[in-house]
Amino acid sequence: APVRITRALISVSDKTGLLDLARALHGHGVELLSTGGTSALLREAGLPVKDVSDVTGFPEMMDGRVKTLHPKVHGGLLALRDNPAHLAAMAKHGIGPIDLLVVNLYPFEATVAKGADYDTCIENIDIGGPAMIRAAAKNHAFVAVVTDPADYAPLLAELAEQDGTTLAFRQKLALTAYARTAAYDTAVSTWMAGAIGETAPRYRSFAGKLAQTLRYGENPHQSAAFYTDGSGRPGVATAKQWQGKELSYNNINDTDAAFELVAEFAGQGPACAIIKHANPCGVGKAASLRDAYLRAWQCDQTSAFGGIVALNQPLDAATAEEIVKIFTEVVIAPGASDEAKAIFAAKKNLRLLTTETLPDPTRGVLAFRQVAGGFLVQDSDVDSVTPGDLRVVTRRTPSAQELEDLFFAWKVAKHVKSNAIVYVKDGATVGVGAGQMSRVDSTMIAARKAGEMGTALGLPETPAKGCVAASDAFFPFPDGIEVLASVGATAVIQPGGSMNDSAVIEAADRLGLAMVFTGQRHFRH
Ligand code: 93A
Repeated sequence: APVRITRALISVSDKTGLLDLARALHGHGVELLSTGGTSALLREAGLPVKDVSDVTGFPEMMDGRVKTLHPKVHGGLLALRDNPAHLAAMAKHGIGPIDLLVVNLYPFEATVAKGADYDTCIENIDIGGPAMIRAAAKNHAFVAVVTDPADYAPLLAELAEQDGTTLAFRQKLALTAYARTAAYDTAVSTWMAGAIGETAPRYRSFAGKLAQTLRYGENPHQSAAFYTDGSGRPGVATAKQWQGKELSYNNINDTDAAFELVAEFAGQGPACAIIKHANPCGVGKAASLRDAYLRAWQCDQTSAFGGIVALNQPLDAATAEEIVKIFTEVVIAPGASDEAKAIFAAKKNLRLLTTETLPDPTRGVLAFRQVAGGFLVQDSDVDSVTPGDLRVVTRRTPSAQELEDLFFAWKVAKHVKSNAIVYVKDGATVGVGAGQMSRVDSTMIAARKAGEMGTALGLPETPAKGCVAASDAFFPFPDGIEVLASVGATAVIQPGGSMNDSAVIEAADRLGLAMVFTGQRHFRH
C-alpha cells in the first residue's frame, strides 16, 4: 500500500518551486520541518513550519556546517517502521518519523563553474544534505526523497493519485538520489584533483545530468541519452536550439566537433567549419562570414551536403542565405541575428543552435574514453603552439602567406582523425585526408579531394598546386613529403621528431619545400 506522508523535512539551496510544493504538502496535512533559510521563506509565506534546530535542541552552528547532523534527524529518516526495536528506540529517544525528505545541495558545481577560489569551493561542499539524502534513499521502503525541483510535480501528482507514495515511485527517487550524491562527490573530487594538480587520482568517476533522452544512439538499435557535465562550457550541451527537430546522437557528436574546431579561430576574423562523421570536410576563413562559409563549402561540396556547420561569429543574414541553398543538418554559432533566424525559419528541418560565446580553446577539460573493463582519462588536446614556436628546418623559409596558411592548416589538422593531412590555400582547406592507417594514404586522399574540388569549381588546375600541408604527426619516411611535392604543396608543417627527420628534411630541401616543426603532435582517434 502507498506510504502516507505525515512529516517532511525540507532543506533546499535552490528555492525554485519551494513555496508551491510546501503549500501543497501543507494542504495534504503534512507537518513541515526546515532549516534556517528555507524555513524563513516558508514562514514568510505564512506556512506553519518547525525549525530543525527546535527538533534537535541544537542551534545551527559553525556557519551552518552543522544543522541537520543529529540523531533526531537521521533516526527519523533511517528507522524501519516495521521493526519493533527501531520503533522502541524512536519512542525512547523522542525521535519522530520523517517520511519525505526534500533536499537540494549547496551549489558546488555552479560555484566551481564560476571560477570561485579554493576556500569558497570548500565552503560549498554540502555535508549534511548528502548525509540525509543517502539515509532517506537507503530507507526508501518507507521514505521518499526528492533531490531536484523537477521532481516536485511528479511527487504532488503521486500524492494526489495515491494519497501517499508507492514503493516503485520511492525506488525511482532513491536511484536519482544516489546518482545525485555520486555526481556531487565526483564534482568535488574532480575539482580537488584539478586544484592540487593530481592527474591520476586513485578513483575517477564521470558524472552528468540528463539533458535529453535520444531516439537512438549511433545506430537505431542502440538506446542513448545526452548528459550535461555542469561545467557550463559553451557548446552543444548548453546551446539554445531555435528551430528544427530534436538533435540525434550523431548530430550532437558532430556539432561538438564543429564548434570546438571553429573555437580555435576565436578573435581571428570570420571562420567556418563543416563537419561530416566528426571530421571537417571544409574549413575556411575570410573577411566576411559568408565568404568563410563559401570557402569551407567549396572544399568538398559533395561531403558538405547534410553536414554540420559551425561559425566563430554570430550568424548573419548573408551567411544564412548561402547556407539554406543546400541541405544542412545543424548550424551552431555564438549568436544569430533576427534576420538570419527569419531566413532559417523557412527551412523547417534545419536546426539552429546558438551559444552566448565560443568555448575557450585554451581551457582544457577531461576527456574520457571507454575500453573493455575500464576507461582512459586525459586532458583534452589544448594546443599551445604559437607562430613564434615554429622552427624552420629547411633551407627555404616559408613566405608570410605560407606561414599564415601553415598555422591555419595546423589548427585544422588537430581536429581531423589520425592520420591527418590537411591542404590549405589562402586561408581555406582545399583537401583533407582523414582517418587512414598510413600517412601516405591520407596525403594521397587529400590530393584526390583537392583534384575533385578543382573539377567541381571548374578551375584550370588542382588547388593543391601551391598549397601548404599540415600533418598531425611526424613523417616516418620521406615518401609522404615526396607525394606532397608531387601534388604541388610548397610548404609543410609537422611536429618533427622522427628517427628519419634528417632524411625527411633532405627530401624537402631537394624538392624545394619549406618545412616547419611544431614540436607538438595532435593525434586524434
Ligand atoms: O553545511 S552543511 O553540510 N551542514 C548541515 O548539517 C546541513 N544540513 C542541510 N549543509 C547542510 N544542509 C544544506 O543546507 C542543505 O543540503 C541545503 O542545500 C541547505 C539549505 O540551507 P537553508 O535552509 O539555510 O537555506
